[in-house]
Amino acid sequence: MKNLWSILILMLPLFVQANCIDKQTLFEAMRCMQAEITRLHQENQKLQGSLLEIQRMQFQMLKAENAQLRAQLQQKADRSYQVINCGSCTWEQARQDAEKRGGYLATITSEVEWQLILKTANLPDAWIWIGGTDQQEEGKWQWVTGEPWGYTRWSSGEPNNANNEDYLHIWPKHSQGGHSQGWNDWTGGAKTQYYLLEK
Ligand SMILES: [Ca+2]
Ligand SMILES: [Ca+2]
Repeated sequence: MKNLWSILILMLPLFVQANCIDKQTLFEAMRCMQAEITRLHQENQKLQGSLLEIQRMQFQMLKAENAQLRAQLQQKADRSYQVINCGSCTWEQARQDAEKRGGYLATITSEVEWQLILKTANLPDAWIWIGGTDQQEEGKWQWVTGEPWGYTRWSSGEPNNANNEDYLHIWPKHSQGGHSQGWNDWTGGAKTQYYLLEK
């Protein structure tokens, strides 16, 4: 009997939680508890169902995103990058020369592509034109191909539009003229020996 009371005292918080404390008899209170357990069990099943549905949707979204990234990567993997020695050319001259060669000034639209170029394009330690410009509208950068402008890898303090700089080139090495590795805006009249061709 003493044990039964001990158990009931221990269960008291549960009865209170389940709003079963006001029942007249212990039997009613226990039935109330059982009903509450059943209700909670059903609610848990519903919640688990919702959680599964959310996880299923997340899985589908990730799968779609993954497929899209794979397609982009494959598209990029199918292209080639080549450093062209133009002697001395402005960005516009480089753009036209790239077109004559059946390609275009390289566009870099992801970290994967940037790393791919750094590792495989055999870039010289130089100022190298690539296919970005904000010539049409200051500060609104665009790729020559019309690809969406999103990913950037600006060198420290760039773009600074110093002397109205509207054309994009890269510094592939950390040491280049004391500039950090990355991208820089440069003027339309500036000339350099190299550009990066993509096709
Ligand atoms: Ca500019
Ligand atoms: Ca600049």
